[in-house]
Amino acid sequence: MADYELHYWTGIQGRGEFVRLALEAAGASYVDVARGPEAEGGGDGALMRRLRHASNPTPSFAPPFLVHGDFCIGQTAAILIYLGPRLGLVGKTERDVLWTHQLQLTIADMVSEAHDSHHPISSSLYYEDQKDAALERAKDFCTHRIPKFLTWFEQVLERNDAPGTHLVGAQLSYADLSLFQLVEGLRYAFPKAAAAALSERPLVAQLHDNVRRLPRIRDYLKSRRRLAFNEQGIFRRYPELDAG
Ligand SMILES: N[C@@H](CCC(=O)N[C@@H](CS)C(=O)NCC(=O)O)C(=O)O
Repeated sequence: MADYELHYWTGIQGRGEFVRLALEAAGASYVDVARGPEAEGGGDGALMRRLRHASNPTPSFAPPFLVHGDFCIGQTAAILIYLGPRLGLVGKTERDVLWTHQLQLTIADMVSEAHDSHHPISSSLYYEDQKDAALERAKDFCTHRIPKFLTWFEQVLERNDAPGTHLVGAQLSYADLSLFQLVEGLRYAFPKAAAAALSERPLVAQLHDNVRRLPRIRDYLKSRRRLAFNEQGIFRRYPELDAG
């Protein structure tokens, strides 16, 4: 039986991907519940039953959430702060644990802004119903927010004088994996704006390439477990929004 149960929507990478990458990089035993067959306790129904479980004292607001023994944890950054030490994906000092969490929360902020570039008014409306606002929001995201966030990550990498390209010290952390995924998403959704920003932030680009080459990550990216980006997820390619 798998150690960890990841609950996330089927069909998109979404925020579940940040958790998946940590589990994959560590070679952890996990099951992606909703993507499993119903006959084996999987499917969307299994996710919904867990999400709405009336006697769960720690219910999650939304996927992703992780079930591990008695723990049921929601919020991507909270899941990762839990998994970090268990998977060897965070430093051992309190300073490293907190700093890695802070980096993750900043990645989460940027992920939310990437989402809001195509859904600036409401998540409940279709993109087509908020397209004018999206054009304005995405222009600002590409022109100001992508450069501002990536400059900050570049500075973090510059100030880390430990060998290798890592955000924290000399070891791979879940924040490195998440920054890799953020760059993947930006390159998919905003190819022109991302290329321009990354050409001036070589350490962020280098970190992305290093993570991509990790043997377990390389294998995962080639596997059927890795879903393709699409226009239902957080990072969507609408060429009109790519103000590069
Ligand atoms: N801050 C949460 C956000 C969770 C979230 O927004 N999940 C999305 C899918 S990626 C969802 O299902 N939202 C449903 C809703 O907001 O009603 C996290 O980082 O995990």
